[in-house]
Amino acid sequence: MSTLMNYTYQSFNFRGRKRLRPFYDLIYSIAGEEYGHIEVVSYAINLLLTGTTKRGFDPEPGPLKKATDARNSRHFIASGQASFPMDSMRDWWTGQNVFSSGNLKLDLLHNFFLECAARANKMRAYEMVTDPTAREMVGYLLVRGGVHVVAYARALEQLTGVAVTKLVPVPDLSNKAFPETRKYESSGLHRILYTFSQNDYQQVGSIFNGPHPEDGQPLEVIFGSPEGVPAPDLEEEPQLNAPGSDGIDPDMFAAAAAKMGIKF
Ligand code: MN3
Repeated sequence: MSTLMNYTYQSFNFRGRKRLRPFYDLIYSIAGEEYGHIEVVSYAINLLLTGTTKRGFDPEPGPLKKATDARNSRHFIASGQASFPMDSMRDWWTGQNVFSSGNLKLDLLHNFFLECAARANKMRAYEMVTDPTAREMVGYLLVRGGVHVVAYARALEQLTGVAVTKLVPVPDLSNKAFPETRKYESSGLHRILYTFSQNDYQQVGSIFNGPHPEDGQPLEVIFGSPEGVPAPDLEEEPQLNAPGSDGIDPDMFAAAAAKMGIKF
C-alpha cells in the first residue's frame, strides 16, 4: 500500500515534467506495478485463509472459535477471512504514510529507502512462514522489489552523480538465498522494468539502463505489462453464505447463461 500510494501521489503531484520527464516516467511506471503487487498480496492472503474454517452448522460447533485467541480477532469478525489494508497487528494503512515532498531528490531518496526497507521486511516475513503459497508470493515480490531498488538507485545516480548502485543489495542478502526467486531471476525478471503502457512513459530507458549491479546483466525496459495469470475464483465465504440459504439456484443461472451463449 505504501509503495503504491507514495508513487501514485508523487506522479500526480510531479512538477516540471518537461525537463524531468524520465523521472516522471519511472515513478509512474513503478506505481503501475505496485497496483499489481497489492493484488498479488491480497490473493495470497485469501488463498491462505481459504479452508481455515468450516461452515457454521453441525457437527462443527463454533467453527470460528479459534479466532477468539487470534492476535487480530477483529479480522475474523469483520471480514470473510480475507485481505484488508492493515498490518499484522491490525494497524490500518492510512494516507499519513504518503511522502510527496515536492523535491525530486528527496522523493527518490525516500523511495529507495522504502524499497530497501520493504525488502528487509519481506525476508523476515519469509522466515516466519513455511506455506508454499506464502513463500512463493514473497519470493516473487523480492525479485520485483529488487528491480525497484535498482531503478531508484539509478535515478539518484543520474540526478546527483552519487554511485548509489554500489549500495545494492540492501540488505546485503541476495535474492539467490531464497529458492523461490531463482526461476524468476533466470527468466530475467530481476532486470526488467515494465511501463504498463505501450505508448506512455517512453523516456524511462534513459534512466533504467546499464548493467545490473549484482550480476552485470543488462537492465531492460519493456513497454507494456508482464504476462498475467488468471485470478483465483474462491469458494463463497463460509459463515455468512451457506449454499442454498439465499434461495439462489446456481443451475438456474447456468441455464440462463447458456441460453445467452455465455460460457463459464
Ligand atoms: Mn516496489
